[in-house]
Amino acid sequence: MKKFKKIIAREPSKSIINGITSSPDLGSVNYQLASQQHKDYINILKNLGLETYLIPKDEKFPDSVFVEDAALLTAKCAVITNPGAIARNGEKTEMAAHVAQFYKPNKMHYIQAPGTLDAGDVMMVNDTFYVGLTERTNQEGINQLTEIFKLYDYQVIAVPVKEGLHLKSSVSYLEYNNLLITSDLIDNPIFDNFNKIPVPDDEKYCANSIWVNDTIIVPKGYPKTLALIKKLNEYQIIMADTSEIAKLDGGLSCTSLRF
Ligand code: CIR
Repeated sequence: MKKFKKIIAREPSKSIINGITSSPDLGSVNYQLASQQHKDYINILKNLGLETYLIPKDEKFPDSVFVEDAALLTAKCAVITNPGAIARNGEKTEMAAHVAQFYKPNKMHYIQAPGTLDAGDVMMVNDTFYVGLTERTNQEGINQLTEIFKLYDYQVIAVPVKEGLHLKSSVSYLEYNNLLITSDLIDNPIFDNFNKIPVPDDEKYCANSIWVNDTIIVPKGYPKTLALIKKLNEYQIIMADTSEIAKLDGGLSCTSLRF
């Protein structure tokens, strides 16, 4: 199945070493290695046939490599979010200018304060969007997204999230009704109709894997989850080393906008 044709991504800045983290114990980010891992990630996506739009780095925003949070790109429209972390909020302005190259002005929408929304909280399942209610995304942000999406016959379902940074830190849709999901969310009846693939508790980070046109990109170093995905027998699987962004609560979905 081919769904995505393009990606937007952004090179990590040297200031990435000052990015936000909930786990300082994981150590500081090695910028050289982060840059190399980012290049490798982009090459994987290029080799899958995706056209790549690369935004130059911006030292003002240490977390700006995580492009996923400032915009939500769909087949019908784009939503520029209002990121919930103060240090990251300014990323939306420049992102809007880049996204505007791909969408008509009347298809561009904006989440406004007091609404906040990080698109790392948004999981797209066809025309339904599951949105995490987190420290970054508030109810007002979800309400605004719901109103915007009514224009496009898209449905929004709010999901309270208690563990992890974003909704997609704990759950990823792999198409064909397959859902990679951690124990934090597995009992939520919202997800009852999916084929749930339970991510072992000692591999929770791997719940953030990405489906790209029938290839699954998984973070390197999570053999149990990898075996579970292999068993589905539906996908090509590619591993990517994410050791550096993992130190900043970042995963594979965070570093590209796929559309
Ligand atoms: C942050 O705390 O905002 C960054 N250090 C990590 C953002 C990860 N983004 C994502 O999951 N979409």
